[in-house]
Amino acid sequence: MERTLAILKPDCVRKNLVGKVISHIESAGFKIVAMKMLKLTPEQARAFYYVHRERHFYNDLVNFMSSGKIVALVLEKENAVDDFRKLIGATDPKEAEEGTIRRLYADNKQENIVHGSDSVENAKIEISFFFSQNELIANET
Ligand code: 3AN
Repeated sequence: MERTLAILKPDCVRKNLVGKVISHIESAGFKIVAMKMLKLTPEQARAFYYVHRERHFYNDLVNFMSSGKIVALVLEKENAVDDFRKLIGATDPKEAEEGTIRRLYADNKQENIVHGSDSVENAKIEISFFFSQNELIANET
């Protein structure tokens, strides 16, 4: 079964939306394989978003992602990576489709509530960034 990494970003935690967003995720058929709440250091946020190091928004993004606690989740479903991207909607909530998590809850394209891996390959890398093997026990069927 395919897995993806989701992060409920600091704005999601600050706005008390953790439960609501997880409810959307579960209602859409994703199984939660692993979940933890933590606060990234700026160094960890820099490492996680290393692919964006040349982008103009990199420093702001690192500051934002290390500004408060986040919730990291490993989600499982057929076609999990693409289906989760559809559930969250476009990076900019103004462009996100009606009913998507970002359209419903996000303020702008930086503070956009949730992260989702953009490929199966990146999902594997991102999952191992947050979770060790013994935290990734397969769900009972
Ligand atoms: P997505 O999260 O939709 O895959 P990416 O991977 O292009 O978007 O960007 C990673 C994160 O960087 C976004 N979730 C958002 O927080 C931030 N970001 C992307 N584009 C911008 C932008 N133009 N200005 C500010 N922040 C941005």
